[in-house]
Amino acid sequence: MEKIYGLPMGMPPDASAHGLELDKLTAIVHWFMLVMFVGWGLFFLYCLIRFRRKAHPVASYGGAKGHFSTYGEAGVVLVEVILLVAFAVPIWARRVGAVPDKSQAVQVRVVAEQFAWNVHYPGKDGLFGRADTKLITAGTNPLGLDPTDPAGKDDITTLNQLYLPVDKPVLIYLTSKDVIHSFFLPEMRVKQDAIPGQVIPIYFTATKVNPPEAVLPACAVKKTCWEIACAQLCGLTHYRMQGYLTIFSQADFDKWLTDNAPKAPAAPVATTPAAPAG
Ligand SMILES: [Cu+2]
Repeated sequence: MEKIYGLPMGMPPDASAHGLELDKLTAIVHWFMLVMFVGWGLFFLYCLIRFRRKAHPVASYGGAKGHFSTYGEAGVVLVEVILLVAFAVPIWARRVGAVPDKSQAVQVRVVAEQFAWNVHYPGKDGLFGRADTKLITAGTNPLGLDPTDPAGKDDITTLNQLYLPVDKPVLIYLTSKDVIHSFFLPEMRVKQDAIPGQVIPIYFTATKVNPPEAVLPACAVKKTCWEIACAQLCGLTHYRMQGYLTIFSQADFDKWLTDNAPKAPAAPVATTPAAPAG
């Protein structure tokens, strides 16, 4: 198991550019909690012995006079302030400030619904086709795409399958059709609520392609895939709201885009009108 600052974290593998920083913060917090657990545990044992009934048959309603607990609590507050100001806030500021340039990023729309992930790629032209909730039909047009919009002609949609390239910023526009879901990519260290009526941008860069044990379809049987999980209890079949994340090399991703681009409609076959009889 991979150790961070000497702690076996037991987390899914990290395959994102910003993940190590978050994992380090988690490890620091765990060390701090361990110190607190041992410290307060010892204090508890001390109190059990020091204030045992045999030595103090009559309760003292005045309470302890020393300042030990005040210093202890002040120490905990100090460490927490350091954690927040020196680590958590700067990491968060770097994360929210690092919005990738649209022209350099792979842009994808993800629309959550009970109980699936709809994924929408803009296709070759880089433009998302118009989507309208009034056009949504279950099964055939889950994203409500407007078939008359030319920008949507080359768009690619998938269900529960997210394909992305490695080493390239990804910009996902996340929303939901019905209730609040939470888009969770454990290997990317990304988790964000999907909220109906809001489009929330999230961004990250994958640094590894799927290892052999996380390649579909075999990984689905062995349950070792890189998943899209819903991290918000969103209804009765929430447990089934599972998708798959595949990180391709740039060449494989380009090939996937080409292979899955909608085929141009076949040219209408010219028919010669039958010559009028006589
Ligand atoms: Cu959900």
